[in-house]
Parts: sequence; C-alpha cells; structure tokens
Amino acid sequence: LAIHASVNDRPAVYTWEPNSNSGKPLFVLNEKGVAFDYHYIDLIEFEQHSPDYLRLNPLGTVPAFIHGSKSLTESTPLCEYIDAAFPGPSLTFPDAAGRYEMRRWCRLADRAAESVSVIGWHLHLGPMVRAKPREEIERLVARIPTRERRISWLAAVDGGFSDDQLDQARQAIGAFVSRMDAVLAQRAWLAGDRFSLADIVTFTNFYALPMSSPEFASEEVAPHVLEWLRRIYARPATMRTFSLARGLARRAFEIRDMLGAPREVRP
Ligand SMILES: N[C@@H](CCC(=O)N[C@@H](CS)C(=O)NCC(=O)O)C(=O)O
Repeated sequence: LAIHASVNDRPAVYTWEPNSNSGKPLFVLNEKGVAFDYHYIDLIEFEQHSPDYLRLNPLGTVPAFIHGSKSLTESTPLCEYIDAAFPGPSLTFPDAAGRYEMRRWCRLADRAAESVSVIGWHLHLGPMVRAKPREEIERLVARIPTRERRISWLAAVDGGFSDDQLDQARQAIGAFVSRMDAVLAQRAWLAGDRFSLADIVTFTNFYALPMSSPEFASEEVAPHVLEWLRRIYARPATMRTFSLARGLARRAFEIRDMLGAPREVRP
C-alpha cells in the first residue's frame, strides 16, 4: 500500500466492516453518491497493524481515508471532511445552531460507542481472536504501534472483561438509548429536522442494538429509537453500504428484517 496522489480526485477508503468507526466514511460516501475505492482491512487478521497499512495510518487503526496526498484517520471529523469536500446532498446544517447540535450528538454517540465496543469485543471480537494459536496472537500484538492498544488487545484476549465492566457498559448503553428516545420523541432526526452526520455517526455504532442489546430496544422502552432505526435501514445508501460487509456487519440484513424495515436492497 502506498499513498498515490490521485489524478481524478477519487478517494480510497482503507477500512474494515461497515461497523463503528470503520463504517463512518462508507455510510457518508454512499449517502452522497461519491464513487470511491474500498480496500478491506481485516481487523480479525490484525491487518491494521501490517507495515503496509501503518504507512497509511501510523496509529494502526481503521479507517484511513486517502484523498489526493492526504491520509485522514479520525473518523468523526472525517465525516465532515467528506461532506464538505465532495458533491452530493449536504449531511450537515446550514446554521451554527444546527451544526452545534450535530457535533454535540456525534460526541455523545462516540462516547457511548466505547461501551458498545466493550460488549462487541466480549461477544464477537474476543472469541474470534482467541480462536487463534497463542504464539500467533503474541506475534500480532507485538506489532501494534501504540502501547495503550497493545495493553487493551492483550487484556481482551486474556481475561476478557469483568462482570463489573460489562454491567457498566450495559448501563451506559441503556442511558444513552433513553436519551436518544427522548429526543427522537420530539423530532425525526437526532440533531434536528434533517438527516445528518449525527444520525450516521450514531447509527454506525448502534445499528445492531436490537440484536446485541434487545433489552434496550423494545417497543416498550425505546419506540422512537426503533422507528429511527427503521427509517435509516430503509435508506438505499444504508443497505448499499451494508452490502460491502463480509463478516460481522452482514447481520444488518437480519436486523433490518427483525425491525420490519422495507427490503428493497437484497444482501
Ligand atoms: N480515533 C479513531 C479511532 C479508530 C478506532 O478505534 N478504530 C478501531 C475500529 S472501530 C480500530 O482500528 N481497532 C483496531 C485496533 O485498535 O487494533 C477514529 O475515530 O477514527
């Protein structure tokens, strides 16, 4: 992999599944109808720490978005970059108050996403990685560029999370979902009267809620969140994005059916 200044402005996204941070640029590009090259970086195979990938993002995290000679790797600001740098429908607000509200929700969602990630590791990533031989895990972890991430990968592989950590994560998810439900009772979209990056950043982290945390996603406790999920699953760009999934995010097709959202786009 190398950063080649693109002649025709066509961006390239190096990322994993349409899931969490990894998914943000994919949803935004498809909403805007921007053509791009998608390079799948397999998180389960630790490809985000390969020497080639580290040339694109020395921190060893996905996504990396290559545009001209630039490599952009911070996913939420990246969403705003894509929205502003490419043609297509605007995914932000024209006024200062709307943009403030949008960024406030992005920040809240990113913080709540840390708890979603604890549950995701516990249920999915941990078991997938633990299935590898120990020597291979050690070799892979040794390549991780930051100490902080080496420690969290090893902790997740070895002990997993304590019951306390899991409880706290579940509580934080529950609290965030009620907060969303209260706002979505008042308006159709998180930051106001239009679909915006706040909805995308939140959705990419919470699209699997009905499957992974059904206790917070019932008609009784979060009817407006369920309606919001249905509306986003009904967007053609959403399902076009999930069609790129090869592993974990394929579950989106099942979740769409669980929600009874329209099925125009097939897996
Ligand atoms: N600040 C970065 C963080 C990105 C991030 O944490 N990505 C995760 C996937 S959602 C990752 O690459 N994890 C793999 C690893 O840490 O090895 C952003 O928001 O883009």
